[in-house]
Amino acid sequence: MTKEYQDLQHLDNEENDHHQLRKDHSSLLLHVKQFVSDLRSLSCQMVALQGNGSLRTCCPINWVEHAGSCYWFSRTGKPWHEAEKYCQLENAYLVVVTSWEEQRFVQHHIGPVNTWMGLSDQNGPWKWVDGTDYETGFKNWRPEQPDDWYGHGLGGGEDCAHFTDDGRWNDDVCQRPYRWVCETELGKASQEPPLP
Ligand code: MBG
Ligand code: CA
Repeated sequence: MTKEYQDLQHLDNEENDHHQLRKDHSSLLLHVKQFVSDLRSLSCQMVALQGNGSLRTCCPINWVEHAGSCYWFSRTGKPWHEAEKYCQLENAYLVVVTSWEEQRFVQHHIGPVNTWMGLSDQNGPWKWVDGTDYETGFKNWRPEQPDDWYGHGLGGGEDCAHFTDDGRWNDDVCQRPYRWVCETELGKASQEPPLP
């Protein structure tokens, strides 16, 4: 082995080591950043748990933050009313869709699966659970929907709205056990109001 060859090999090894160090460093940096963000979220959760009735400044653990709201995506199914009750126990409501942007975000998270939203007409006119005006608001019905179909033979028509497999909406029998999405807004009261 010549002296020149040995020198070259030495340089090669150094280059490899250098490359590996760079990779380790950037991966470590990524982990540290994730750690800092988890810590920030945890300390925000602590404040929320200690002070009852304070403004919500962070999303609960396992909820997804997006455009000033927190969202939770179920992986099991429930009838519409039970789904809405579930959300209420978490100081939230069934998701209210007010824009294309929000529709795309929700669609991305639920995939092609029937999923309840906070819209129903069981008391006559269509109403969003948070009081958002239906008539002037965003809508994304499938063609021919809503049709209050009686043909299912389960009794009654169809009073509850859900995302279908392509994301557009259908009205269906409220008792069907579909998945659901809860939403709660940041910057709003997060728990029971303080006693007088
Ligand atoms: C179904 C809807 C149902 C009803 C029916 C009418 C193929 O979709 O799920 O709600 O509208 O169409 O034919
Ligand atoms: Ca229908």
